[in-house]
Amino acid sequence: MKLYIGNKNYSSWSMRPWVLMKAFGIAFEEIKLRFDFTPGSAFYQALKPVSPTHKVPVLVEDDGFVIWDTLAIAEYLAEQHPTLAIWPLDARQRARARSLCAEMHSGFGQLRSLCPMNIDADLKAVGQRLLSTEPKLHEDLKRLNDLWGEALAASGGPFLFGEFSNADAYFAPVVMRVSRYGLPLNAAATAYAQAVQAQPAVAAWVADAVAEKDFLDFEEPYRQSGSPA
Ligand SMILES: N[C@@H](CCC(=O)N[C@@H](CS)C(=O)NCC(=O)O)C(=O)O
Repeated sequence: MKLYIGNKNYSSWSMRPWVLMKAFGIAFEEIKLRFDFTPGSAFYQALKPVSPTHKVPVLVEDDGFVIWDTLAIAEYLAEQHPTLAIWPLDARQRARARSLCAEMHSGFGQLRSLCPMNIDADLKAVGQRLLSTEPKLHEDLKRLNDLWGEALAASGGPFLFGEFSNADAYFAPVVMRVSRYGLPLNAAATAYAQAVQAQPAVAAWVADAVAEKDFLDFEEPYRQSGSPA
């Protein structure tokens, strides 16, 4: 299988299936495309023959069968590997994990738009400024703290449903955001964010992202060309 991804420093959607597949030992070939969203760019030329949405991530089977969109990729992998606990084994826990992922997929708009993922950057000063100027960011943070807190209290941790699952792969880019922007977390959420960052597949993506040093101005609203914020 081939997994098409974007820049590791910036591509939060790409991070999810990459981390999931690494964490569960599912072999794949990584094809990294440098972000360039101008019409006709090499990014789009590489994706157009592959995916109808021209977005990453895309998973392509050896026979050419294409699965696009992060959630569909996770579901496909779970079906292809029924012995792996990509979703929790208990039906209700599984439904809960899917609810969390779906909420992440379509929600947390303020956190996503105001705090784009930028693993290489220390944006704590920016985070402090956003906290004082963006009241709706607090709503997303409260929901995040509540959601993580409730799941961790029920499972006992260290991950949302005990063992690492797709729910944690889904929230790994969110952990990157709260850590880089220094956003406030309660004690349980802080411990969870540390556990996610220590998870080997997450740590491997972060190491690659930091080594990348391919800074794109359009992905850097708070600093230019990798300079300090
Ligand atoms: N909901 C999609 C979102 C994918 C997405 O927005 N990918 C971005 C990069 S992180 C992209 O490829 N953008 C290219 C474009 O917007 O043309 C998913 O889950 O896969």
